[in-house]
Amino acid sequence: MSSFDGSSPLSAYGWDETLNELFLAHRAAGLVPARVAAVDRGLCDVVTESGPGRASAGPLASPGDPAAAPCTGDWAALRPDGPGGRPVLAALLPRRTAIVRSSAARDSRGQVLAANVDTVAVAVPLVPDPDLGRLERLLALAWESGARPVVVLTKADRAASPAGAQADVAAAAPGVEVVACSAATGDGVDAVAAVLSGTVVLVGPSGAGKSTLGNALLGTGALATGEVRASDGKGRHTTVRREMLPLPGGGVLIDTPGLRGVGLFDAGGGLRRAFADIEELAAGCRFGDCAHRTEPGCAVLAAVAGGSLARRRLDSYRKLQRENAWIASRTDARLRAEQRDKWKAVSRWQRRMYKERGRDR
Ligand SMILES: Nc1nc2c(ncn2[C@@H]2O[C@H](COP(=O)(O)OP(=O)(O)O)[C@@H](O)[C@H]2O)c(=O)[nH]1
Ligand SMILES: [Mg+2]
Ligand SMILES: [Zn+2]
Repeated sequence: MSSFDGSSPLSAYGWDETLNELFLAHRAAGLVPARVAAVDRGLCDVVTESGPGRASAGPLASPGDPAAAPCTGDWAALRPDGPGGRPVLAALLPRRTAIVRSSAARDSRGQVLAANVDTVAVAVPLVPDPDLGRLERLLALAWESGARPVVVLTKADRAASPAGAQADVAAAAPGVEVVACSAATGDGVDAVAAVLSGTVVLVGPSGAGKSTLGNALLGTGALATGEVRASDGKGRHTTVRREMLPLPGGGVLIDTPGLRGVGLFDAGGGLRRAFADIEELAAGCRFGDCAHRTEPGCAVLAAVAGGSLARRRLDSYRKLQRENAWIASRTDARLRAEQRDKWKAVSRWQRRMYKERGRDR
């Protein structure tokens, strides 16, 4: 099959003409297309034209840069009969978008949460009160990925004043659609479905109601949900793996485990999008390099004083910018250290070489 006819079983997972074109050479080499649903210690859950299956990530599992390892949402070229007759990933197709977070301490590299996502749905529970700082962080991450963020307010049935909370959230999410729903009563679920398109990933803290909403959108009970501990309002980690399922109205849903403490990674552009209102105000400051602290003619401080910009939001922008800059400096430090190690190895080798030459003479 060399021409795209849209009848591939993978169409429900987002397979399209562009991917088909990209795949022609792989196809000629006897490889088949697969979408990666989940990766766990070098083994992947994949979906292929002949249905779901398992495949080894093979050598792709440990590239030099962990961000290049296969992840949920990746399109891959699969060799159906790899070593031992088992399917193995042979290559990844270029990613259209990638949600990248900073990885665990010490390792200053990015880690990809999901690839080829079109819509990032940030789940914000209305009970307890929305955490605006966390929302802003996730929106920066989402904008940086290249996908379109939307905000889904969950548990509307339990909110005392959903309208007030929705206004606060909207002010923290300029240019982003905000939809409230209750997966418990079904209210607003259709409105949520209407703002989602393509490959959708649900992100947000554990216990936010992501999997419950996912089931309402899917019309199934396919995703595991958990009870929230009464004591602290936190959910148990019930979603152990990322799950990827086609939505009835088109598109694909990826459910994620709760993201706690997700760090920004090289997200300067995403931050500027997430704080577009402040960036716009800043264009009106008297000085081009205004830091919005004590400068005269500062339009940002004027907006804070006038009540049209929340002080909290300016502080939050600063905090996230600092964090992003710190991660960047750490990354540069790692690159410098790597270069230094390489240089050391080179000069060790040179010293040895000169010594040996000296002996030869
Ligand atoms: N009242 C109410 N509870 C909900 C709603 N959605 C989810 N929950 C409850 O919140 C808890 C966590 O839900 P879950 O979907 O597992 O959250 P996740 O960790 O974000 O996937 C479960 O006990 C759900 O029953 C809702 O719309 N209203
Ligand atoms: Mg869940
Ligand atoms: Zn200013």
